[in-house]
Amino acid sequence: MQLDNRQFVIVGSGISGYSALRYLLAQGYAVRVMDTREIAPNASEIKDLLPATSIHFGGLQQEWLEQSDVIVLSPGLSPQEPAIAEAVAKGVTLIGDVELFAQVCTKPYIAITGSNGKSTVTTLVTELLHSQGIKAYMGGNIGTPVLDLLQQKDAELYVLELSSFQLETCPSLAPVAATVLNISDDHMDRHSSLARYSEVKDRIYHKAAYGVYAEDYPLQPQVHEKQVVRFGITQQVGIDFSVELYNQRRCLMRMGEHLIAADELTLPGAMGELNVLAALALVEPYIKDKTAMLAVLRGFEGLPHRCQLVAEHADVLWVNDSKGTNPGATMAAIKSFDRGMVLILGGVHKGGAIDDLIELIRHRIHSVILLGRDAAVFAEALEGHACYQASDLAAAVTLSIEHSRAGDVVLFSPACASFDMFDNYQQRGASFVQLVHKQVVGGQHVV
Ligand code: UMA
Ligand code: ADP
Repeated sequence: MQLDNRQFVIVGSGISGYSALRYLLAQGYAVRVMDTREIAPNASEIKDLLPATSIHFGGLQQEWLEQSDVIVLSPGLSPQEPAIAEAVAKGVTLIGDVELFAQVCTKPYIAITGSNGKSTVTTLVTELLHSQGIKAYMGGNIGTPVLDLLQQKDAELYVLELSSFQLETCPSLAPVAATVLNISDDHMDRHSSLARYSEVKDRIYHKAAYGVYAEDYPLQPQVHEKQVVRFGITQQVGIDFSVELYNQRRCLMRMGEHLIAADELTLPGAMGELNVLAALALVEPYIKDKTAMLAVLRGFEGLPHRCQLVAEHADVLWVNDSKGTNPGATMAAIKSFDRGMVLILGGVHKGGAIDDLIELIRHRIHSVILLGRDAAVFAEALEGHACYQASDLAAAVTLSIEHSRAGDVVLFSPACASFDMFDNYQQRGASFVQLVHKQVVGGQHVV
């Protein structure tokens, strides 16, 4: 699809919808906006930009959808939404804000997706590029909507974090380098199956010039058209970015060339190594100053709420992994610590299998503290294992104090979304940090 004098309707007035509105108005297009919410986000700003006759809140306006040429759909709403699907069936084009970006962006961009680790790798890639003096800006699912990035006139490169929702509606996406970091069950309440979810994630590679693949990722037929680089830590032969023993030390390597020792990284465990390998593979063509690159790798502590060390008290580590919102993330977090463990688990389960997580818990965790709406799902699966029910997060911290022993880690990695008790994972993580400071350390020994 090429942009011309078409009528656009934006569905969803959140961060990406509002950004798309500003972009399309600046280009002079006719635009309408709708949102299913009565109290829609950015309502007053949108009322300043558009006449009341072009705004509809509190539902989807079928007629507007069908009268339009192009629907710009927010990632939070599914293309399977009946009103949207009906308009598409009648010939209306459906895109997202990332598609608009891909159609007009003249600068190169790197694209990153995966079930877990996206924000960490996106941030690390951006920092690595900055260390090489490259003016790189990151956006997408990580916060800044992609069309806002176009305002950075000095940008030399963009780094995009893309969710499966965004990848559903951007057929023109053509990154210089792309990766699917990993695939595990997530958003099964929106995608009908793991196969369908994987197929959507795979689209990030379709027009990419350079594909960075996890070692166990199945290659699709079109892959011969691009340069392929593999990363992984299982010490298989032929992996480009790997972890190997080098001078008796576990090291990150590039085809036999030593890059950095694993114990020099601040990011914890196997998932830290994987994220660093993926980031290095993505930026390889841009690295000229190895010393500056190494300084970033040594200093990168990761992001708040992702396996973030909150406190060490009485030989117990307290770790906030509130962003562990699916079983795959929580499994990776558990595997990152080689210590006895209390796990605080629960919230809104997003569907999908929990069997592997349950098996890992049975092997690795001596006490599980359950909380939130779907605590019963985990309690049932963990029958016979030491589980303790908490009425709220404060009670979960109290129970963790009771059940932790010297040498343990208390890991708050809920494997669930936060919406039952908190606005978002950030608020949930901040509450945990505050409670640990108050209940555990009393303001001392805080990391
Ligand atoms: N919604 C309605 N009615 C509407 C439109 C949306 O109820 O008419 C609901 C959605 O179901 C959703 C919420 O509103 O629960 C937000 O959806 P949205 O499409 O308005 O979202 P934006 O504010 O535009 O934010 C989106 C991304 N949100 C989602 O994909 C849900 C943000 O990712 C992203 O940072 C932003 O665009 C800028 O690109 C957030 C996210 O939660 C961090 N992403 C999911 C994740 O990481 O798991 C995919
Ligand atoms: P995303 O943006 O994909 O949600 P984040 O970087 O924000 O990813 O990390 C979210 C959670 O995923 C972290 O809290 C951590 O538990 C887990 N995680 C991070 N990296 C990985 C990885 N490579 N594999 C599996 N889980 C990971």
